Amino acid sequence: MKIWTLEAAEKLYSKPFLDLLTEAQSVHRANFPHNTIQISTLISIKTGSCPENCSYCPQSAHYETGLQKEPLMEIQEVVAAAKKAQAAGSTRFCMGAAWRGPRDQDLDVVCQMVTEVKKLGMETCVTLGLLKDHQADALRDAGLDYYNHNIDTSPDHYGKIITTRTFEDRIKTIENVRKSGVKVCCGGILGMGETAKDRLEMLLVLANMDEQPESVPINQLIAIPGTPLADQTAVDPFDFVRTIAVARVLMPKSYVRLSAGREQMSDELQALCFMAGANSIFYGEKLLTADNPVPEKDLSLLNRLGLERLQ
Ligand code: SAM
Ligand code: DTB
Ligand code: SF4
Repeated sequence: MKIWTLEAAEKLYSKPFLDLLTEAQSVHRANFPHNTIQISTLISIKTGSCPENCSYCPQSAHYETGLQKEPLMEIQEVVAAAKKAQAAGSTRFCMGAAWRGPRDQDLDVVCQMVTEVKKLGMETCVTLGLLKDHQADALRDAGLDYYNHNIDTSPDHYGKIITTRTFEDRIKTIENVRKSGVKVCCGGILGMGETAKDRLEMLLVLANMDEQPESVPINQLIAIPGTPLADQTAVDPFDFVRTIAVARVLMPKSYVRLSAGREQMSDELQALCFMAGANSIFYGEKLLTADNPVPEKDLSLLNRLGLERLQ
C-alpha cells in the first residue's frame, strides 16, 4: 500500500483552492457513484458523566455544561428510535455512549441492541470508547458493522486536548476493532487550535494505517460553553474544505463524513465540502447531544444539489 508523506500532503493542501477541489472531485468520481451520499443517524444511548477529560466534549464530567445526564437506555427504546430513523430514510444507526470504555455487563446490553437493530435490516455502528479485543469480538458476533473511535487530532496536538488517555490507547482500540473484522470508522475534529500541519498529520495517521478506515468522520468543533474550548475561534471555512479534499485524495475509497458542525455551516459551505469529496452525513435533528440540521432542511439541501441517498 502507498505510504503518504507529509511533503505530499502539504503539496496538496497548498495547491490553488480550485485545483485542489478539482483533483479531489476527480478522485471521488473514480471511486464512488456520482452525486450520491450515505446517511447515518446518531443516538446517545448513555449520556454524560464521562470520566474522560476531552476538552471539546459536553459529556465529560470534568466540565459544567448543563447537560441532562441519562443512564444506559432500555433496549426497546433504542429499537423504537432505530425504526423511526429507518422510516425517515436512514440506512445506518450509530449508537454512542459516554464511557471511557464499556464494562462487560454493559457491553452485553449493547450487543443485544446491535442484534435487534441489525434485525430491522439497518447497518449498525457503535462508539463506546476504548475497547478490549474480546469486546470487539463480542460486538462482531452480535452483528456489528462499524465501530467509531476517533484519533481526534494529530499525535503532537493530542496532549493539549485530552490527558486521561493517550493517542496510543486509541490506536490500540482501532487495531482491536480491525482484528475482529468489524469495519473501522475513525476521524477527528477541526477547529481545536491546531495548525494546518496538525490537520495533515492527523490525516496521515489515518491514511497510513495498514488498512484505511472504511469511514472517516471529519467534525468541525462545536464550541460548547463550559468546556475548555468554549471560546475557540472557528476554523477558516476554506481550510476546512481543503482538509476534506486532502482526506479524499489520501483515502480514495473511504466514506468521508461531514460530521458535527453542519448546523453552524451555510448550505454553500456544505456544498463545497461535497465537491471536495465528502459523501456522508449524520441525518436527524440531534447528533449525540448537540443540534444537527432538522431533516426537512437536509432533504431540501440534498434535493437542491441533486444528491441521491445511497441505499
Ligand atoms: N465516548 C466515546 C469516545 O470518546 O470514543 C464515544 C462518543 S464521543 C462523543 C465521539 C466523538 O465525537 C469524539 O471522539 C469526537 O471526535 C466527537 N465530538 C465530541 N464532542 C464534539 C464537539 N463538541 N464538536 C465536534 N466533535 C465532537
Ligand atoms: C463522530 O466523529 N462524530 C459524532 C460520532 N462520531 C459519534 C459525534 C459528534 C458529537 C458532537 C457533540 C454532541 O452531539 O454531543
Ligand atoms: Fe467521554 Fe467520549 Fe466525551 Fe471523551 S469524547 S469525554 S470519552 S464521551
